[in-house]
Amino acid sequence: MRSLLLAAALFLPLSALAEVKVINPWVPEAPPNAQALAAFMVLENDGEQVVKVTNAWAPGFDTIELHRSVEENGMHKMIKQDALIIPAKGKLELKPGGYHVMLIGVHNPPKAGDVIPLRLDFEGLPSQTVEVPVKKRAEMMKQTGPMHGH
Ligand SMILES: [Cu+2]
Repeated sequence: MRSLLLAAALFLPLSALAEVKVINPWVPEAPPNAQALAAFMVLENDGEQVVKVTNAWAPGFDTIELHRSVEENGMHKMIKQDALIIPAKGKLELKPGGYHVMLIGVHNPPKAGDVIPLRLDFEGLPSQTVEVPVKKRAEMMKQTGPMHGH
């Protein structure tokens, strides 16, 4: 029995063992004149190796960038990231005031209840398309406690 299991494991390429789970994705509903929206989620990496999100795409936007919000000298800034890095056997939290996926150039402002299909591209792993629900910001803040501005 033991040798059978070992044989099966040997047939799996290493990359097939890495798995990224996208947990609780959401986009806060924005005013109708918003030029950009942010998407938040938790990215969980079950694999033994670091996983990088290198790109993202969704229909209905001009461009999508990977961002990090930081506060420097009391000023909020967003810094474009080349990749979002999910530690091996760990997770990366995308949340207001931190990392996020920036949806820029909104064609039709989505409303609470809408769903945005967001494709995440990973280095060395197949892309994943995630259904991201649009939610009222106040509703999410009730669930997860106070959050600071994006
Ligand atoms: Cu941003």
